[in-house]
Amino acid sequence: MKQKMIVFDIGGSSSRIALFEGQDIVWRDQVVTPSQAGPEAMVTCMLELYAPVASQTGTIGVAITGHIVNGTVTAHNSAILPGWKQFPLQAELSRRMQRPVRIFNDARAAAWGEYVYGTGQGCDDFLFLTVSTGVGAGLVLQRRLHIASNGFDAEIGEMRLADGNTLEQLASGTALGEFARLHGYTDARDFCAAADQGVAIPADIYQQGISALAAKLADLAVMLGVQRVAVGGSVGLRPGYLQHLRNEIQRYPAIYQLELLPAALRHDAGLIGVADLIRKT
Ligand code: BMX
Repeated sequence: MKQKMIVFDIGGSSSRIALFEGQDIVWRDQVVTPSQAGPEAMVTCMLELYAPVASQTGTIGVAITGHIVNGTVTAHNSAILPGWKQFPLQAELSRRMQRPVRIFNDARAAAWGEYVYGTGQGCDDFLFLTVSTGVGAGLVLQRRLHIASNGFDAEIGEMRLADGNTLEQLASGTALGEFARLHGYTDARDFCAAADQGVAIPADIYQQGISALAAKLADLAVMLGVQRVAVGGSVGLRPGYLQHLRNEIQRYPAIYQLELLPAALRHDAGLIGVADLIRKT
């Protein structure tokens, strides 16, 4: 009989749930993340998503945006998840759902999904990068998902730029959305579209984010031996984004080059990664 599992993927913008039977997703649902409403509202939202499958057996797995240590969640970026400071999500869900719950960072889970079933297949040292509400990543080093005991296992968005800001403050969808509104655009989407057509202000900031990201990826190529990067997330998967990033990387000498490819599993990478991590560990 196929093993059942219920998996959540809670990102800064969308929250997904899936019921797995073996490797197959047999049911799924999705809502907008109540990101601004605090941890209690998130738990309520997760319980509502879970209600239709509550009678199913199996472990519960969660991928969530944020810094994960011992089942607690802290937002580095409190603009994405205000009010999250060492919130004991694992214990809280386990108590409310009456069964074991395992929690992973969303980008780390997606990295594992992409490594096993997607763009990372066959590559020993691999990075998954998401440019979305935040900028996150997951690292597979020598065929293992890198998980550090302090939770800093690939927080690429927190890496510092020369001006003292973080990469995420410049390159994330949230940052682009803020610039967009300052310059009379509705959101990051139409801002980026204007940048692609060469409109001066959006093009400048959009391009600065991409070059900062390329510089960090080049460093990871020489520092950790990362050979391939799968790029995902709502900004990262925009048409043209990957090519801009490739153009930036190509400015560096040969030792900094890495292969940049689109994430194959798109928005399911986190769900699939969590299911596989629970099956194997
Ligand atoms: C942020 C950080 C990461 C996360 C990344 C992508 C928070 C709340 N999250 O850098 O832990 O992996 O965003 O998250 O500080 P997403 O919401 O864009 O999927």
